[in-house]
Formats: sequence, structure tokens, C-alpha cells
Amino acid sequence: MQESPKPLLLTSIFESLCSLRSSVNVFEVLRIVVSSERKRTQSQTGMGDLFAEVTPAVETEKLADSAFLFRRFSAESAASLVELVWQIAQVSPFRHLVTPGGYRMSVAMTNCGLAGWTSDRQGYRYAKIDPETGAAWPPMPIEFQQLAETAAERAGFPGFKPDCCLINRYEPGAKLSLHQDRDENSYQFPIVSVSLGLPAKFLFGGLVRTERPRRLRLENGDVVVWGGPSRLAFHGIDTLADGEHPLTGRYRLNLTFRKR
Ligand code: MD3
Ligand code: FE
Repeated sequence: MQESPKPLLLTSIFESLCSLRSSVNVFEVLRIVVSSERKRTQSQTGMGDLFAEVTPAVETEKLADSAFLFRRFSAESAASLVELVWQIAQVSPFRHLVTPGGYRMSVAMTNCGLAGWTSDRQGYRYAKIDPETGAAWPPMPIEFQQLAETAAERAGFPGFKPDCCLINRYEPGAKLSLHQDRDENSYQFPIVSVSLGLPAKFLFGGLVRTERPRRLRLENGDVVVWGGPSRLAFHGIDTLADGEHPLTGRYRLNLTFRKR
């Protein structure tokens, strides 16, 4: 008979809480502990989800035609996604790009995949070589590809195979002004975005810049799929508030999966 998994010692939870700064949300920490315990017990016992009542399920919110917010969709994998981001950044470091107009962006960026989004005085474009390193961008981890594909499928876009993942890193004070994503060759594919770490106020406007944007809080593990008419909606991120997150520290990370 198989041995049942040892319970995680309360002391180790207590220790991890004590080692973090007091500004950390205790519920957030407990959710992370529970999700790693869930994975561990499921793989060791095959008994199914022992924690189904502890962490809230994914909630779907329809934002517009073909635009869906899946709250907490990647909450369980957030820790490993963040770890993969730090690994990618060791190959292609985060950098503050310059816009064609000559402004330094407050958001730091990097990419993984066959191509990466970049910007300089010459313009915005996708490039197969990281201009900073002169080498290919790091490959897109399988876990990223699967997350993008399953989220897109849930929103009605089966078979989404992104070739680029733009990774944005916000620190308190950073923001992304209202813009459209128009540098891709085709708008028939959706964009899948994954929020990690500190929460942000997302601005979601219409197809013209003058339309007053809706405000939406995006939190760790939230996934949004933008397709159809919403693909060309104006959007942005309001100035990031100060804070500290157990997975990312003083950062918010955002993954956007794209097909050039
Ligand atoms: C709606 N990123 O990288 S993600 C971007 O949180 C970008 O870092 C923001 O806007 C961020 O271009 C927002 C949500 C998002 C991404 C792409 C979209 C919303 C979108 C494309 C079309 C419409
Ligand atoms: Fe965008």
C-alpha cells in the first residue's frame, strides 16, 4: 500500500511567513502554500484534489465580444512561471526600450520565442535577434505555450500557437499609456495576457482613443484573452502602486503571447 504524503509542517508555513515582510498579504502566501501542497499530494496519492474547498475556482468574466478575463486561471502555476521569467531574463535581460519619439519606457521588457517585440528611434518591430545580446531570444518554455493555448481555447480560439511572448516588468511608479497593439501581421489571432505578482489597474478602452476606458484590477494569476473586435481595443496600465508580493517582490510581471 502506498504511504500517504506527510502533512506540510505548520512550522514551515510559519517560518516562511515570518521571513517575509509584514506588508505581504497572508492569504496570498497561504494560497501559494496550498497550491504547492495540492500538486504534491495529487502526484503522490492520485487521490484527486484534497484542497478543492480551500482555493477559489477560476471565474470567467466576459469583458467584450471575444474578450474574456479568467480570474486565477494561472494562479497554481504562477510560482513556476515567475521562476521561468527570471531564467529568461538571465539570457535576455530586462531593458527599458526607447520609443520612436525618444522617450525611455518606464516598463522594462524582454521576450522569449522565435521573435521578440522591440523598439528604438527607428520604430517598433518584431525581431528574431535580441538587439541587446545579438543572439536569438530564449526559447518559449513548454509551460508558457500550454498556458497560452489552453486559455485561448477557453475563449473560443482553439489551436493558438504563439511565436512570441513579450514580458513586461513594472515597478511601483511604472505605467503603460493607452495604446493599440498593431505591430503584428494579422489581427485574426488573439493575444493572451498573464498577470503575475503585484496587482495593477488595467485600462480597457474602445476602438478609438477618445472613448473613456473602463478600469479593471488585474491580480496574480489572472489571464485575459483578447480576440475578434477587442484585438484592436485601446488599453494601458495605470501607474503601479507600491507593494510587495511573495512571488515577485516589488514587481508586477505581465506575459503577452502573440503571433506576429
Ligand atoms: C487588449 N501589456 O504588452 S496586458 C502590451 O499588463 C500590454 O503589461 C499590458 O498592453 C500589461 O502590449 C496589458 C493586456 C492586453 C494585452 C494586449 C492587448 C490587453 C490587450 C491587445 C489588444 C487588446
Ligand atoms: Fe498592449
